[in-house]
Amino acid sequence: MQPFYVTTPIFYVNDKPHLGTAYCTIMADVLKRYHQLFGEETLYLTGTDEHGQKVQQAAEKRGIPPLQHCDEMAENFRVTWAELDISNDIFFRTTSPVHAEVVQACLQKLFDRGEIYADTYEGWYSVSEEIFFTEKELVDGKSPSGKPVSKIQEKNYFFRMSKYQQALIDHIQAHPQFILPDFRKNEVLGFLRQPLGDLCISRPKARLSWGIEIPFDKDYVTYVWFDALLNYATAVGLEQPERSADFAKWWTNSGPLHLIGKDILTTHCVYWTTMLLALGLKLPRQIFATGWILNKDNAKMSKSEGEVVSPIAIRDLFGLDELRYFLTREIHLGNDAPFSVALVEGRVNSELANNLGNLLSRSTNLVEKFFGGRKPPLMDDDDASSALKKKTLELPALVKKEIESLRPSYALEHIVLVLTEANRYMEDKAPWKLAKTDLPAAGHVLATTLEVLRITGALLAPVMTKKIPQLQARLGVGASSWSDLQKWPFIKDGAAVAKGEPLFPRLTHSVK
Ligand code: ME8
Repeated sequence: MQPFYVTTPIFYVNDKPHLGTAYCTIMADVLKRYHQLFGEETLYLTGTDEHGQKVQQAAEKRGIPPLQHCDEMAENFRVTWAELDISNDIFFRTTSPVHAEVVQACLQKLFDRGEIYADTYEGWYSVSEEIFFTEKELVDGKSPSGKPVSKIQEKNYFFRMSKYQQALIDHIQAHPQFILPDFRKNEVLGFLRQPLGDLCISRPKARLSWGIEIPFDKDYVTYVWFDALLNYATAVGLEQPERSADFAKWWTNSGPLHLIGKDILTTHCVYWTTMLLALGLKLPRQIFATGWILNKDNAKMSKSEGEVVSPIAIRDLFGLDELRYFLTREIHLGNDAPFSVALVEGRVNSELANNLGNLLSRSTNLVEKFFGGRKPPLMDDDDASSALKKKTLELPALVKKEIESLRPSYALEHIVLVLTEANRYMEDKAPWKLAKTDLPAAGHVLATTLEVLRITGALLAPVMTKKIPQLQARLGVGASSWSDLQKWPFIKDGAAVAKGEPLFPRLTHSVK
């Protein structure tokens, strides 16, 4: 079985994490945990992007050395991700000494092979995006995304990106799943229809000192994107001979799924891929661009533009599982999505409180009332029970397929539909009435809904890391292995089943 390696962008440390950056991080976590449930070996990389002008300016503004600023900010990210139950295996910082060595080794290699050359550059530079633009690319005197630019002329080093244009187009066309969603792939192919220039990969120290020194010219530091993108490979052992087995396993034989925001599509799909081609390294397994979480004005929620929602404040308001569920379920991965208290509450109340929570409360209460809190045995299936059983047993394969296609919202939708059916089944069978005339038949209904809860619960565990273990404890089971999800029944007859407080109390903030 191929191991699963997932990455998030490494975040600039010019400010604290916010809901937009947490979104990508939570989605990568959900995907990793699903692949773990499928029985795969997994690796999850996230971290911080600590060089470049933005960070230098942020440190200057605070009047402290850049590394001290980075240490504090990286810690903010680390703590926030822990609070959101992010299970990253590596937290990578681009200021780590090994990374500087790897970046320098790659630069030297490319320079020695003539893939990097010196030239004098004249063009327009956007500080906030750290990208050069040609006159032609400007829109109304600003960068294509509307950021201010200033004119610059200087000697710099250039990577022969243009040389790899056709090889990149060929790779994208030969691997239809390489860039997703499809409309993003088309955007990249559209971009590649224009002649591709070479990439400026240096910055003179006179203008920017906070970066990795260019090994063949000490007056320059490395362009922050050239440094940052390499994190994905440094973290798994690139240019570290003692880690060659790691690198073979995670890079050469598997390859990363890069989950990124749509605003960094070009840097990943064009800069990074051509860098890898020039270095003779394998291209990533997949690059998937997510949309944006929008603020109340329907604009991108962004730390540099003020309107920021703290993921910790949101977690405190709704609960962590509720937040993770909302983000996974509400947003079709790849699309933009608005965020509001009312939207979270609508989802949570209809699908967690009323659907999943209701089925758990009813099932466990009735088992307590009529069977002394012990799981009753299954009897022969009638049509309704066997239909529900069949749907439930089909669910794991459906969920797996959706997750592998990077459609987690659809995976959850399948689960919700089965839970809705199970609630309908409970309503139709009315075991609270049936118990008075045919106790074993009522027991059968409850044993059936407990198995539905076990399987749907296990399939929701990658999303809801706190409450699903509680649900499993109430059903008298632990975490499931993938093969347990094909067993029916699995919960032992007579096992202790516990009723308890509602697992998902109804949320009412928006109506206050
Ligand atoms: O771009 N909704 O870092 P960054 C969804 N350091 N995603 C959002 C978002 C929002 N409102 N706001 C930001 C960088 N993001 C580089 C990456 S990778 C080698 C280097 C996403 O901190 C954004 O789209 O500015 C981007 O993918 C990520 O957060 C990091 O943003």
